[in-house]
Amino acid sequence: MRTRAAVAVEAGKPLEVMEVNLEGPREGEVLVEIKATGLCHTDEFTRSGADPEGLFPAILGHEGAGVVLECGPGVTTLKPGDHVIPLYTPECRECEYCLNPKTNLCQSIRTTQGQGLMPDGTSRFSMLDGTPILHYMGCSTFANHTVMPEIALAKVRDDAPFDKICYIGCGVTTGIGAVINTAKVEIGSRGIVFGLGGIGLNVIQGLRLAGADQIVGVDLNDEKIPMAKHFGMTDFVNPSKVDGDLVAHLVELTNGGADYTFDATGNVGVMRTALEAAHKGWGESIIIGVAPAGAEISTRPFQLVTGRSWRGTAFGGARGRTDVPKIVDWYMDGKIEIDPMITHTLTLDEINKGFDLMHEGKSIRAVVVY
Ligand code: NAD
Ligand code: AHE
Ligand code: ZN
Repeated sequence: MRTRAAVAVEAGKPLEVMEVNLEGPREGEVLVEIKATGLCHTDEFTRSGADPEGLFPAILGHEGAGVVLECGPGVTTLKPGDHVIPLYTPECRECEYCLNPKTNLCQSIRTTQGQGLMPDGTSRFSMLDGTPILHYMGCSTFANHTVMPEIALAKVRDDAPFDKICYIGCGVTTGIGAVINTAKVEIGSRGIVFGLGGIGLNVIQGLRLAGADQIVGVDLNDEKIPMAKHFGMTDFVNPSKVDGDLVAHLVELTNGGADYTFDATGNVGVMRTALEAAHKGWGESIIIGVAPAGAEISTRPFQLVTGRSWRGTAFGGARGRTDVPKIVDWYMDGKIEIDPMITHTLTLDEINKGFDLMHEGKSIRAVVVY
């Protein structure tokens, strides 16, 4: 079939919206009509050329929601008409990783996924002249139709709005999951969140859900304050307005350091500040942000010797087929809020405007509705 997609033809170039060829689903695969997709900073990270795994030409996008149109041979858990959320972290329920409760990082298709290919080592997308186009994070939601492995689709209830629940495909689950699954924050904790964008606001929402007493937000952009307060931020710090040492300021503000700190910026300097602003003896710092090729973190080992821990999380530690339907229920039941964070709705033709808004700090989430 043919479908419309925004293609990342070359690193650093705007996406090009075009008709592309899409082959039907093979064994264990599913054809999905994407109804809506969010623009996550990770898409921009790859588009810009900063991603060491970035390959071109590719169809980016990993924060979608849609409907199953067709199932390939051997698919048993999905049928046409089912509403689904694509998973860049699949859940095969069989690999060594899925069988270990300590991780959500299913590895059953990670190698081919990182190469922009389906599990059989081929791509389903091509340009009209036959040039192959690569998949991205196993999802490619910047296409109106995509083919996905069955194990990388979460079936969700069919009364949930696509233009909101697409955000559960990455940002909502990553932010809330970092608090609930990775840090396992206890009631009464103090937390600091660096970066109040599409991920950081969901960390704030997660901290409130977990019963944190103090939720400090840190961002260079004061315009993020109202939304962060709405989601539970109790204190705000703009590092550019702090006289003197930022770590000392944060440690004083949190009475000795935070129990949990979270980096949602992808800046390795901020990651160091986050680690050092965690409480001596027990503070844990969780890295969520994705840093550019070549970037490295550093701190004095003494920071760890004296009881701080440095950890990381992907997709908020969530097992997608199991956890994502529950998070959709939380949204539909009013336990979590999504709507105010979707600040812009665009057509596919306007997708590059979404990246401009991200750079200008004007959007939290821009969502493309097909
Ligand atoms: P975003 O652009 O919406 O938000 C980033 C925020 O960080 C902005 O508000 C910006 O003003 C702020 N910021 C930038 N530099 C800062 C600094 N030096 N100090 C304080 N604040 C600063 O991005 P997003 O979609 O929220 O993504 C955030 C990061 O999380 C990205 O690196 C993204 O790739 C990563 N991410 C990781 C996962 C994962 O599973 N680990 C999932 C999704 C996104
Ligand atoms: N390709 C990059 C790393 C990108 C990365 O860390 N991705 C996160 C999800 S970000 C979603 O917005 C992730 O899931 N990581 C685990 C994995 O297996 O990719 C690089 O630096 O090479
Ligand atoms: Zn993402």
